[in-house]
Amino acid sequence: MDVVVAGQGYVGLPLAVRAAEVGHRVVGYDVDLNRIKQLSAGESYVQDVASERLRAVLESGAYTATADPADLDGFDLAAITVPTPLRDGVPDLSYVESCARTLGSRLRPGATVVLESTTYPGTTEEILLPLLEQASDLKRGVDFGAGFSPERIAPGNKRWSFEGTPKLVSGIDDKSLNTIKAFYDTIFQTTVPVSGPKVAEMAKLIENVFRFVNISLVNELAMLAKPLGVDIWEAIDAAATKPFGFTRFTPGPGVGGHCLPIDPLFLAWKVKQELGVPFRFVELADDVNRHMPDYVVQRLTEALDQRHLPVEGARILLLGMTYKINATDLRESPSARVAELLIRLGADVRGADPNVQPGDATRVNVPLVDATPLEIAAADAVVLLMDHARFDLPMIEKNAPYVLDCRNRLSGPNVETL
Ligand code: SAJ
Repeated sequence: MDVVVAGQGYVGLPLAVRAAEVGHRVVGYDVDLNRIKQLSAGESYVQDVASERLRAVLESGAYTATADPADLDGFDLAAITVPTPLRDGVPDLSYVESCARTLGSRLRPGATVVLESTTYPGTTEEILLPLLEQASDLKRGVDFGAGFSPERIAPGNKRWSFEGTPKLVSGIDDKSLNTIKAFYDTIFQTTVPVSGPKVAEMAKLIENVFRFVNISLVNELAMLAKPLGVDIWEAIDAAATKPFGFTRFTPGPGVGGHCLPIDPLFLAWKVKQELGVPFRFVELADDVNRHMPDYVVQRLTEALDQRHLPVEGARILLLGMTYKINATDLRESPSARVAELLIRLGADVRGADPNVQPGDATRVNVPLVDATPLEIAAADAVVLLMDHARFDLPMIEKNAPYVLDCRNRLSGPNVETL
């Protein structure tokens, strides 16, 4: 098929490259000229797409990158993988809308458009389709097909590969569903058809609301277990020995990334808009998760007090600035919030993270240092926020005067866990 993948970020690029590898003719479209320059030069900026793979599909001619809508003419299927951020708690679908107008202007009879961007139920039918029709003068279901198929990319997940993760597929009618399923069947080991776009849109949000709420549950349990004198980490591991009916989550310094802190609030917004009622689980979970950086600072302050060290002027080394273990992404990182709170208290804060990409160093709001024995020993306190595989944990344990371990990876008289 002649395929367009609109949006060449952490979702669109893996899809585009994989589609090219399995034999489709793929145009990767993005409005960011720098991205197109990098892609055309065979340089991947996405964690799970090696540049060698990108170069191979460029050289074979199966993949081309463009910022020019004129290059989109004649597609059989277009997948939309653009961001859907929140702006002050309100879903921002402007990227989807702009992309729909661009694709609509290139839409021809017989083509199909599938939305992958995470969004609230109803977006495909209420937002995407009217824009495609207005821009093309074509009619949904008559002249073109459409559907929704959520992305389930888990950056760095070694257990579930891109093509190994089951893919939900939906269409506005049987013809659309069959076309969309046939396309994804060439890429994914398993495709799971559902009855329509709304179900697929909602299923995606359920996946992440479930995760978000359960992480907040163990975060609140961690804050309650400490004064109760219970080791929450041991208790969770003990609970996890139950082979059914329990999913293990672990406490941490907060919930970051471009999915979890965002997707549940998409649904909460839609529920409020349509039903006029709060989505209480999400609101409470958001409160708890957003409080975790404050809790980390509270525990750190208590530990410094016990050593008669005021936070003001204390030299604090934060280990792990990205949003999750072994990730390179800084978006919504709770570590940044911990740093900000400590700086406000007058602490002398440094960060260490071997996964922060050189170009991103300026986006970290504290000086970045290497986690050397000297740096570790010179700190008044060390906070292990992300237990990246590249950290030398035994060296940290040996050299740190005090560690607040947010990941239960260290032990010793100088170590406290969250
Ligand atoms: N976190 C905890 N405790 C946990 C799990 C996560 O504090 O038990 C924190 C992480 O440190 C991070 C945040 O939550 O700050 C999000 O972590 P995540 O493991 O959910 O990773 P994400 O944000 O990359 O989530 C993505 C999601 N994938 C998609 O939306 C396509 C999610 O549905 C996946 O389950 C997750 O990857 C995954 O499992 O890797």
